[in-house]
This record gives sequence, C-alpha cells and structure tokens, in this order.
Amino acid sequence: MVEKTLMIIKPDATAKRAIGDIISMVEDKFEIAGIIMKRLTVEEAREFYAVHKGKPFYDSLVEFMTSGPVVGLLLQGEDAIKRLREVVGATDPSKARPGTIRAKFGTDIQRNAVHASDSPESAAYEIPFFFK
Ligand code: 3AN
Repeated sequence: MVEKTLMIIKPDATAKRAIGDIISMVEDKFEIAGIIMKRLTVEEAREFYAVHKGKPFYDSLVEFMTSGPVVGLLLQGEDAIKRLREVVGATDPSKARPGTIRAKFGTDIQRNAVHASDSPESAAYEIPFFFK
C-alpha cells in the first residue's frame, strides 16, 4: 500500500549540518512529497509528543526539540512507514544497525538525529504539525 509518513530532522542534526546527508539517505527510497524548515513552539512540541506526557524524559525532550530549527519531510512510497523506520534505526543510536541514519548521525537516546512516524495512526496525527 502506498503510504505517507513524517520524518523530522531534529535540532541536533540541523546543528551538525547533516540535513543534506540525511535527505540523501531517503531521497532514493521515497518520494519527497513535502519539505519544510521551522522551529517548533513549546506548545507544538508538547502536543507532538503527547503520548510521552508523564515520562521522565518528556520535559527534556520538549526542550531539546524546541532548541533549534527542524526539517519536516513528508515521504511517500510503498509501505513507507515501516521502510522508513528501518532506514532510521533503533531509538538508541548505539543500538542502531550500522548504516542507519541514527547510527550515522545520532548522539544519544534523546539526540538521535531524526524522528519517523511509527504507525499509520501516528503518521495521521503527526503529519498535520508540518503539512496542513
Ligand atoms: P522513536 O523516536 O524511536 O519512535 P520513542 O517514540 O520511544 O522513540 O521516543 C520519542 C523520542 O523521545 C525519541 N526519538 C527520543 O528523542 C526521546 N526518547 C525516547 N526514550 C528516551 C529516553 N529513555 N531518554 C531520553 N529521551 C528519550
């Protein structure tokens, strides 16, 4: 099934000037249906990560995600949600498979370079934060 999914290049990766390298790692595998650079407000970041409300890392995650510009990418393709998660790698970059985006550009479990929607429900919730 052709799906749309959201990838975010997080503030650690934009600060590292890895935007181009990361886009190169997805552009041959997915159609880029949208791209936008913006700075999330605290309110937007809190809502975006609402599923993590109450977890010990929630406040720090919101602070990190609002600490600099991010790039939102709307990616489209066959089975795009699952395939993008494979390209992105595990949440903890030290456990991410070699060759994945997080293995290459992630720093730690919080500053892990990119976000990728993990299900059709998440994609439907997350895409409108960047693409109306
Ligand atoms: P993923 O992004 O791989 O789907 P989630 O949804 O469990 O992972 O976590 C969302 C984000 O929260 C992660 N990308 C990461 O930035 C941050 N995060 C997750 N677990 C931790 C943790 N134990 N400590 C700090 N930050 C975390």
